[in-house]
Amino acid sequence: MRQALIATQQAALRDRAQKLFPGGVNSPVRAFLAVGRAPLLLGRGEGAYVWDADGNRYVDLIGGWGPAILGHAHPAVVEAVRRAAFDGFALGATHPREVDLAERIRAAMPSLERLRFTSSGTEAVMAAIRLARAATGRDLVVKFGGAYHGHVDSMLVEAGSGVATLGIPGSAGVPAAIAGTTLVLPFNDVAAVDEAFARHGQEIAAVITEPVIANAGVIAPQQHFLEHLRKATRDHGALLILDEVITGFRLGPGGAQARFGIQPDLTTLGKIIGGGLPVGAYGGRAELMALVAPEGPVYQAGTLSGHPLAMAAGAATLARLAPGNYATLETRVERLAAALSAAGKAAGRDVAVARCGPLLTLFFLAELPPNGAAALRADRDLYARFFTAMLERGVLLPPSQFEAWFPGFAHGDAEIDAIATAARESLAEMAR
Ligand code: KE4
Repeated sequence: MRQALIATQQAALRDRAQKLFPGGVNSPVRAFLAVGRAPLLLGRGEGAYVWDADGNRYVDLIGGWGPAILGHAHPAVVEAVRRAAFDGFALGATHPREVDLAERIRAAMPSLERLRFTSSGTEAVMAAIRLARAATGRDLVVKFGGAYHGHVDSMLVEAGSGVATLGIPGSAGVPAAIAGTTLVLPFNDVAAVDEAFARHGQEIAAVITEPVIANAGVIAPQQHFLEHLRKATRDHGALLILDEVITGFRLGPGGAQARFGIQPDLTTLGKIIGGGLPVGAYGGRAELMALVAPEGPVYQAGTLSGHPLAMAAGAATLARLAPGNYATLETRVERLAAALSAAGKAAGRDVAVARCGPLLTLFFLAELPPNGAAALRADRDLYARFFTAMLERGVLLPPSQFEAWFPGFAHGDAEIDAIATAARESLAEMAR
């Protein structure tokens, strides 16, 4: 058994981190503020498991916030990165591995006729929005409450994920003029979409959405909602941007756009395509991407864009995303969702288990929320108690009610059963 990478006591490490980083973390959701406890420091992951710096093992449902669909430290991905490392890191010119990964992505998601790699999903979203504004000559962008699109200034308005977790309306430091270019609508609300286009149709550059919101907890699109977005944008000369940073290669090999049969103008990607190394990508119709420098006037750049080790990890990951794996995972997650609902009922607790493909969230709500505002009404205190009860039983949930759970291919029947048992015991304990 390999020793945990960090042998030092977790508490001492946490104190050092607290002195170094705001909130002791390099990304807010990791601070565990929403679940009212000191954050774990995780020093090792393997398959469906992670170990904290004290050596405690957990069945992991954070999954690196999405990249670890194969499980942590998959041997083939580790070997691909090891081999790539011997060829050097940032060489400063296009690397053959960039070409290889881009062709794999385009083969799986053909709407990305051409694409550009970045080092994060935020950069991909920032570039896609800039491109949409340049292509249409318009400024306004529509997003949906509770959806999170990275920490892009104009997207930090009623955002999900860490913004919702911290209960803040947006972010300090975003000028009103910038926030004013964002229209926020309720997800799944066709009438609101139609009204926005009726009033601002000629000013709207794009609608950006997570096709399945995962950053408010999981909120699936209601029937025909995505099709309506596609029609409304097309009718008014606006672009449809699907932010598939989470859903890309998570909901299946072709992402949400294949599952729901939607052809976006632009797509943003991240997470899985880098196999857990820093990555983002945006792409879409060739004539749109031709506007991106150096071919066109829309500037976007990045020292480490298309980093060869991230390309290697991404290619090794995508090569193992066989349709059969998704079917098995989805069957297991369906079973888990049913067990969670049953556990809530047995404990006499209102829980609503949202699921779309392998993404799921247990909401402390009486019914499934159709949009971000409804999700925000979930009982955060109950979630915090549930989180702790599950942690004590060796299951690590995302430390926020407003995140998705990320089971992956390494979560076998034994892990699913362990999560279901822990949930049943935790909810029963909370009912006493
Ligand atoms: P990054 O810049 O964090 O690579 O990607 C931003 C982003 C864009 N779009 C969607 C749909 C996303 O979910 C994200 C980032 N997701 C969060 C998890 N909910 C990242 C976790 C974190 O912020 O630490």
